[in-house]
Amino acid sequence: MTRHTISATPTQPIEGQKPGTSGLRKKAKVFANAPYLENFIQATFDALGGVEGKTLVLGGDGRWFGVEAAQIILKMAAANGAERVIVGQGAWLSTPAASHLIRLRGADGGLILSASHNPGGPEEDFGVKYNMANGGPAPESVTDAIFARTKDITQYFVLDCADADLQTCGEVQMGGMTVEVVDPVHAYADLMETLFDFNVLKGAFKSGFKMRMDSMCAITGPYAREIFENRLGAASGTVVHGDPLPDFGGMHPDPNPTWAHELMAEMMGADAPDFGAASDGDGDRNMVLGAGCYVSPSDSLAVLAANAHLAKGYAQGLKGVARSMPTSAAVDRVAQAKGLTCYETPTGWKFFGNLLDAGHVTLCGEESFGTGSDHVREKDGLWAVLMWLNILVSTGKSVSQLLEDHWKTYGRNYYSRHDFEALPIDQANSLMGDLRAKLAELKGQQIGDLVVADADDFAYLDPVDGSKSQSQGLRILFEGGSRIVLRLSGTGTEGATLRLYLERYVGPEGDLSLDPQLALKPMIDAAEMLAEITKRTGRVAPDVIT
Ligand code: VG1
Ligand code: CO
Repeated sequence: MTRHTISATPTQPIEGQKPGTSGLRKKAKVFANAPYLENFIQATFDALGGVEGKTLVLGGDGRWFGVEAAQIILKMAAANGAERVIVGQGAWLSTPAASHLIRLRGADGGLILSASHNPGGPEEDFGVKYNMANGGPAPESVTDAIFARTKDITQYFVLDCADADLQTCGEVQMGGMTVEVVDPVHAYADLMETLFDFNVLKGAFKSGFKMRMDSMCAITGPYAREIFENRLGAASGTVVHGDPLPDFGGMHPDPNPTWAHELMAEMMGADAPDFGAASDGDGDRNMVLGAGCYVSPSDSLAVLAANAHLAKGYAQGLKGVARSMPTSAAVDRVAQAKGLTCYETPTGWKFFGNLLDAGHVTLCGEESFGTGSDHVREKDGLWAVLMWLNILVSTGKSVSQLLEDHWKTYGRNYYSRHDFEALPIDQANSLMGDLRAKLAELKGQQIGDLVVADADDFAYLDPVDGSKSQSQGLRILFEGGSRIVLRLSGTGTEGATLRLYLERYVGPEGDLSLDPQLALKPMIDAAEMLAEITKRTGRVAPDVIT
């Protein structure tokens, strides 16, 4: 018997350990510099009222420092008296797979090691998200308590023991705690089989349906290979960039036209397959494409809502839908036509959890390439890809045909997001502050070609638990139904990122085939007049346009 010592190591509060939109994100080297991670993990455990006797799920997206962080967290969980930690083999778990495992195993919560769509590697980003027993991201009340604890913490506990073998599935003891290493993919792939008719999808691949799935050297590779190539019989090589690498092979695993440019080029090229998709670092986001056709995430959510009943897991129809405030109102039109309630929440998946738990909604989504349903409590990239695949196969339509038919029925919400990254924080704050200060007087004012119908700083009252969230984004609504929204990102790690969201609705009889940037020109001009982005920041163009 080895004797284990639990060391209570003195620590000092570390400034700025405030979880953002989706957990705590910092440069990976900051996390790797002890006791930064230790401090935050102990604060998390303390804020939860301790982890004694509890079961946790642990895994991440394979990025640099993930395995080392997992070992530290295991030793801390053991020293804090946890009963069991279920870890994905190799410390791998996609975010939706972690959410599923928490629910499947009735765990008390889980820790996901990822900075999601941010690049990985020693010079890039790392992150930690805490998920609750329902499988969803911790709500603000919990992240606020964690942050408060990071400010008065004085010690953390680590078990003095050897690393656990995370490469071999099975159980090992770490002090009094059981470390259970599980295959990261199987339970998730099984869940997908309950939602979609794999035999029908298999038939489509057999009859020559062609697909490209770009996993961007991040976590979905092993999941996508198992599901598309092994279980559905898609040609081998359907999944590209399928091996998770610590630095994502230098790719920026954000599935949008800018960063997934290889996939974009293939899908816009002459030999494009029928269907293309990409996912982000931790596997909760998706981009879907057809031959020569890009689907905006807001439209994707609307198309899924309109056609979900075609998939076996949703044949009974939807209970309701939800979208984040900056997401376009395309899904609202589907909800209205189907007599469903459509909820509007602040940005970040944590706000959907209560609605899903209460059975108010089945489907939810964000403009940032995130869609999901009540099968887990996270957005789910591969689920969305399977949902699209199912709809394509069931209708026999191409992606572009499906999209055109959708617009002809519901009209089109032209939509775009302009991101201005790494702005000086003071500059971004004063831009937002000055605009916020003049919101009240905007109503009725002529801004360029547009007239302001209403303006506010979005606040949310959770219909389930009554909690309030203030200052979730400045929205300026124009007469005729177009709008702009401005907010600062809560996931960046360098300076401030300003997001400008632009939307304009054109009815089914209108021109449905405009270039979105041209269709949105009046809103882009109005945004400059109101917020003076170029004038104040000197940026003449956004860093990323989606
Ligand atoms: C961004 C997106 C938001 C998303 C969040 C987490 O947040 O805009 O819609 O929920 O990332 O996504 P922000 O605060 O930077 O705008 V990810 O894939 O962590 O999982
Ligand atoms: Co993500």
